[in-house]
Amino acid sequence: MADLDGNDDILSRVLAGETRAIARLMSRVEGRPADVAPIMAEIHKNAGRAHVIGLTGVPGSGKSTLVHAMAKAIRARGKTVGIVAVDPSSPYSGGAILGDRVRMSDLSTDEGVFIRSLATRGALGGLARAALDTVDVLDAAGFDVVLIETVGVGQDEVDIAEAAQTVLVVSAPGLGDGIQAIKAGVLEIADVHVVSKCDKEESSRTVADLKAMLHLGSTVRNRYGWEVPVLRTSAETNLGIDELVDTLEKHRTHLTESGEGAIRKRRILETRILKTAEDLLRQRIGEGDALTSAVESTLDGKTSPRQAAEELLKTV
Ligand SMILES: Nc1nc2c(ncn2[C@@H]2O[C@H](COP(=O)(O)OP(=O)(O)O)[C@@H](O)[C@H]2O)c(=O)[nH]1
Ligand SMILES: [Mg+2]
Repeated sequence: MADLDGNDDILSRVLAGETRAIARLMSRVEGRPADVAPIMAEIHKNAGRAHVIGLTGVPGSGKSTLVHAMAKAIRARGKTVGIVAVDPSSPYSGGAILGDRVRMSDLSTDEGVFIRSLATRGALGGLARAALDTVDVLDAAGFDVVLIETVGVGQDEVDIAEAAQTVLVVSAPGLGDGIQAIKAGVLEIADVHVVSKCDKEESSRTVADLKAMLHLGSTVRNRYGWEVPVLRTSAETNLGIDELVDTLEKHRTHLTESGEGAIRKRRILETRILKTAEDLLRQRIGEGDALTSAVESTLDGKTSPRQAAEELLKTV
């Protein structure tokens, strides 16, 4: 694996948790994943120890602020935290979140916290692929907990959150009527519900609305005996943050003890492999003239879209 970029030592440096090597590998895996495929294979072998937690919710629901508060609480328990923000509007800068209302201490000087923003749409080979590779890097680098923040609107973003071991859905008061425009499908992926900004008066209404909606939910997933809690937090007063971190730890124990963790791991890998195959297929088909000819022959009525697709598949 030795080459001019020093690939052979970047791996050992990442595994040793070296910040600069981690950042460099992340840039490379985002931009040119094929070049670092052998390194990423080693990274993946060394991943699997971190507790990976996905947070999703509509823009403005307080996810970034909550991530920051959680990171502080997790650090206070002596654990290290990696953060992946797949949200172009997440105001992270130099490791700190730029909260306007909520004043926050700076995590940027803390070696036990690593923050990475993936703001680029259309990262080569797909956003989900890039985000999950980034999570692997943090996991292999030894971070105890990895938090992934995604906006709960695009399918890609929801898929990313759902590829975590523990999924947290954040709702907030004051973002429109009732439980804001979040799809019922997104509510259903939660292992833990959080109503943020509970320093606000309207929050009791939000909690009640959310509980009513969850009660109405028809497709309850089999969670192997885990009851999905609705927790109240405020990053402003620190209300409920420690309870939330406790609950996340309990969920992790549940995953191990119930066997759900192993089942989920298989499902996550399945999605990941399929997504990567899809991305590779798009790249390979998109690279040649084969697609143009397939369009021509379909236009001419020589083939149907399906026949053309089957022909294309044979060429990749
Ligand atoms: N009152 C109050 N405001 C909050 C709280 N958490 C976040 N906010 C504010 O809500 C807005 C959106 O927060 P942000 O974390 O960026 O939301 P995101 O888009 O979901 O990541 C910002 O103006 C925050 O200052 C909270 O606990 N209480
Ligand atoms: Mg955000």
